Amino acid sequence: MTGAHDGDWDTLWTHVQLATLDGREGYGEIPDGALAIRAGRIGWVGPRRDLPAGWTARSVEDGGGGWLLPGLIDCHTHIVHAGNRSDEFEDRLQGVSYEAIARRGGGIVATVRATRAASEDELFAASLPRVESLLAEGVTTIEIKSGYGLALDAEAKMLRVARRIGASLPVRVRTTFLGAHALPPEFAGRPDDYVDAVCREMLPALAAEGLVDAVDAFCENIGFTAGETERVFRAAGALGLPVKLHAEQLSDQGGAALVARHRGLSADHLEHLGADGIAAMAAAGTVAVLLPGAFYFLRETRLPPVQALRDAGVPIAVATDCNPGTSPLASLLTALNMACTLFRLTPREALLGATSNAARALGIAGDVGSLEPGKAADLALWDIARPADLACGIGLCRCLAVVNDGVRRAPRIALD
Ligand code: DI6
Ligand code: FE
Repeated sequence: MTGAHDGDWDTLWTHVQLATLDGREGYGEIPDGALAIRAGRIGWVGPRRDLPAGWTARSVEDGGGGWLLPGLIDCHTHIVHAGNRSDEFEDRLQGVSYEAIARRGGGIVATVRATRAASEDELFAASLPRVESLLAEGVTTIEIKSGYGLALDAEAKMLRVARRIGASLPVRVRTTFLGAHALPPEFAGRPDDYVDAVCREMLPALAAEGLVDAVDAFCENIGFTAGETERVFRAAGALGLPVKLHAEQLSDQGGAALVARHRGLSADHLEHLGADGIAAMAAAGTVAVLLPGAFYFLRETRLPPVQALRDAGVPIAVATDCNPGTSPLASLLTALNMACTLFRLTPREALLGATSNAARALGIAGDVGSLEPGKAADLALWDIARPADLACGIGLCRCLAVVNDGVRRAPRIALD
């Protein structure tokens, strides 16, 4: 496990136990490990006793016997948004359904009103505490979706705020254009016209501004049909952008098979996924992103077909889905616990789901997600006894240090 520049490093981490999460058996544990960093990348990983003779490093970090893991990756969030929907929470606790709230003009559209009304600075300020909460848990990469603007200017504002988060905080941000999230009120009764606007006006303009890393849609009976989703995917394909999909959350629309046909990065939610969708995802290598926060918060009862996904060899990721309506959750570790408790993932599957498989769901598996030479040095050091502790408790694991691109993050994050 040696890199190109053996023995000539910027930083060497020692006195650590490593969990490489590189897909080998278990967590890829290396009990008395060492990890070297050069130019922001991992230069060497292995047992300390195997360090090449005569190594030099400008600095040596003592991990105090803690566990060093790849930085966590939250591969599905709607973390940039304004407004408040706890009134809907109160209504749902009185028995009003999520669909009924959406149909009466609440739900996603309520957040659209608040997000449109917010200035870029207000939107950034509203999103910051949520992002900071993820970062405190060793998260080093976040995917951020648009989809609460639903018009060119407001979608651009959301995506600029997402980019600004990546520029001003120690976190890698991948942006996803989710213009086909809901039908905005001004297009009521005219879904075709709105999908036209998404495909012909919004997506090309946002892509030209460099604001879009991937394209998503909400394929659902309260969202967009498979036919409408396919038009969005074709527009993405024409621009060379990868696709992903909110699929089979509340009903089976054939979305997973559709996104797999477009060689999609991921199909997300999947409680209503059937055998055809699983086979298509397996054939295409599309990642299944499970979002137990939404399942929990909506008090769903239908479980995603985890065993069938395993049997088919579909890679599984886990994310927060952080959003104000169905998953007001800014804790990836809590999502890992829910994935185990509610969906019966093993802690190993949950951790792979927030590291290497999450990287795959974002199309950046060559770059992040495991401790392997050549990958970015995005690391989190934990005060835990075993890697499974990260998925076992809620609020119990202390993150001791985080490294982004080889740079150790200050204990208290200061904005530029
Ligand atoms: N992700 C979504 O985009 C929708 N549900 C989900 O899990 C709706 C989010 C919202 O209600 O704002
Ligand atoms: Fe979502």
